[in-house]
Amino acid sequence: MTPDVRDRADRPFRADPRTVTGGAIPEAAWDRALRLIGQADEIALACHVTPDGDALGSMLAVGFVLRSMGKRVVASFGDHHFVVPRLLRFLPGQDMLVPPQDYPAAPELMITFDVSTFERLGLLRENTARAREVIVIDHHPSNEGFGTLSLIDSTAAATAVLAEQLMYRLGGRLDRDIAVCLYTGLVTDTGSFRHSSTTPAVHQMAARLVATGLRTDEIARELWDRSPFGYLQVLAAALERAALEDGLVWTYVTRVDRAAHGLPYAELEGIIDIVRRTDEAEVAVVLKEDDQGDWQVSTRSKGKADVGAACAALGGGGHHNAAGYTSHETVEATMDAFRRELGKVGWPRAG
Ligand SMILES: [Mn+2]
Repeated sequence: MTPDVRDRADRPFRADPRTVTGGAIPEAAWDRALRLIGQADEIALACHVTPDGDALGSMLAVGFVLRSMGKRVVASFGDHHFVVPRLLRFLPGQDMLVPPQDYPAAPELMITFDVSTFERLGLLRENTARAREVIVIDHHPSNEGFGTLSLIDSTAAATAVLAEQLMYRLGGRLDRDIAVCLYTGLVTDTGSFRHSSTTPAVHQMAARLVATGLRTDEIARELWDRSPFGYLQVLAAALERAALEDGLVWTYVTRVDRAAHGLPYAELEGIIDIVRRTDEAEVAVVLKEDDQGDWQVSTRSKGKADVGAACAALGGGGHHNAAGYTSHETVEATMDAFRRELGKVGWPRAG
């Protein structure tokens, strides 16, 4: 069946959602979501702590649609230091954001985006626990479904894919602001359409979004092609202490490294993408010390090792090839624990 794809943003946009993903979410679940949204006057949106492009982009995109339906919308994420990462400040719709302290204490209806575990709600955990209804929209296979309604599809390349599906079902119109938000989610979670999650349906979705006239070159520059000079110096320190052992490459970045160059924590996100280039390594790990002194552990696999399972066992989550968790241990103890969990999921092979 050919999707009803329009190429103009000024016309009502419709497509057959069944062409977008494998349809792992039952129609009855979508119907229930539409009912809950229809009944609510105020809808509280949340994405995971230290939001990435998919989390924030999906949340703001749906926020635009709900607003156009006349809903009151508040959106947030539960970080102690409530700041939108510099890379994502170009996203439209940030006037919807409120700090966690101003978030409704017991929302009538809450929707979470790209939040794989209850823990990843951070400071919004209490609000979520007190919410009357919680719709969980996510694509992490490890998602435990902590809400009252799950819209979880691990075959979706990004939560943005599911956000677009929700938009169709709500009868929303795709405009450029929504497209910028959804495209940011899609392009970041597929690694610029390089990951194996990049199906024909992903490119078809990208085509719909780009057709609204968004500037893919400007979005790419915002996301990947700029950083303060201090980033180069912190990167140099991280690369200098990188270690390669048994197919695993790893390094770490301390608060002291960052303070020396005035670099905020959020600027460290790209380091893993440089470390994981290592030909000799199957698995890459970067430990990033946050402002609270905890280690945020980013891990990547080239396919043979399931870092998602290893990170889930350590209280985090993610995907087979990209995952993370928080460690309160030292660097050495953190790496020991990670190696041990990786061994339990069968990597490296014995011998
Ligand atoms: Mn995602």
